[in-house]
Amino acid sequence: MTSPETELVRVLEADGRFAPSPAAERYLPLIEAISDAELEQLYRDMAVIRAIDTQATNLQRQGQLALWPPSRGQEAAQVGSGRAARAQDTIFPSYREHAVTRIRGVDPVDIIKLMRGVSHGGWDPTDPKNGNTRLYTLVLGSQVLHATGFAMGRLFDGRSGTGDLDRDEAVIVYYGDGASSQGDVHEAMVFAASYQAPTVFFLQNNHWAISVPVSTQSRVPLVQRSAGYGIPSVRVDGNDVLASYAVSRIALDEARSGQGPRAIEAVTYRLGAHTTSDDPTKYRGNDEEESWALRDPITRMRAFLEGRGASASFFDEVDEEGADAAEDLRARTVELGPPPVSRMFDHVYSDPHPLIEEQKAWQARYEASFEGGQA
Ligand SMILES: Cc1ncc(C[n+]2csc(CCOP(=O)(O)OP(=O)(O)O)c2C)c(N)n1
Ligand SMILES: [Mg+2]
Repeated sequence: MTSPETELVRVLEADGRFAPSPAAERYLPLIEAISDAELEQLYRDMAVIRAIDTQATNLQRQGQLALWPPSRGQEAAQVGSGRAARAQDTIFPSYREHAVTRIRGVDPVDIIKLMRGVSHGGWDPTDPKNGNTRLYTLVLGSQVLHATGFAMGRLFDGRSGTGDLDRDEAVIVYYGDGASSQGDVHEAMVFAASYQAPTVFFLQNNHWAISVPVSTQSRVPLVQRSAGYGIPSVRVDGNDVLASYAVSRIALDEARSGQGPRAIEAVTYRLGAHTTSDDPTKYRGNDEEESWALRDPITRMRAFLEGRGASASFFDEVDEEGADAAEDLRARTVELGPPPVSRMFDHVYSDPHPLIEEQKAWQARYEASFEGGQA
């Protein structure tokens, strides 16, 4: 089916050629205004997070982490949208947005802490160094409601839609093709549309919800779900970082300036396993994986930059930066000690609670009883 909502926005072909699709027309002025330095930054972001993601996957295989959800293959969708957000915007990730969180300033080791089981959340979303990045959430779709409620609050407080683009705020929320079937997502879209909340719904359609293919998830392109609620929605090639950047930039600017919510379906592919607990060979074939490997977002952008004359030394330098970041991640991961046992009591209630205090004291006495061989 072809409709304005289902035509794909793409500017880079899989081989890196600049060949905009008809639907990309309105984004071309924005894309042509991207500087050489910014183009290189987009490539750098993708390549460095790939190195970090590969290292984290290896660390899990070596018993250093309980779990890791790889972002391999989804770097263009994430980097394009992550770079499109402005400093004042708030990010609501799911659990695979390693590139987005890094762009916003979150230390990848903070994600490691969560996946190693030494932290309940990973980072402090209110600390300015984390760039208004809310915590990962594993409850599918819940963050989409949180994001919309937050966006409505921003609107009601006059922090969005005032016409001041340096100050006005938007919210971008990440979710997957599987999550798009959750009631929470649909309820969020109803509220966002009713209240014209400044929410950008960023759906990464990576074709799989663990072992369930997107073809089971929906009979129509997923972009039509948000469009059905009256939310202007675009479908973008999620392996084209320039297209992802442009559609996200415009959607965020429109949402921020009081035009209501926007939705993006980024069509991409999860090249790795769902998580390190999953074995994709049980439910999908090599042919499919190989056909998507040919559309790898990083090789595509590299070919584009090479065509524009980027030097070999630039790519060497990025490779080195990725290797250093991966090495640093490993070094700091293996140094992470266990959290104090007392921490399990700390966040049960926001204020001190006599019962919890009593249990904490009991637990401390019990631990102490092992010292000196008295137990
Ligand atoms: C409410 C809820 N139901 C089920 C699960 C188990 N679960 C975890 S990830 C996942 C698949 C999600 O697929 P998708 O939304 O496409 O995101 P992706 O993992 O592909 O990025 C499921 C069913 C969950 N975490 N939360
Ligand atoms: Mg998916």
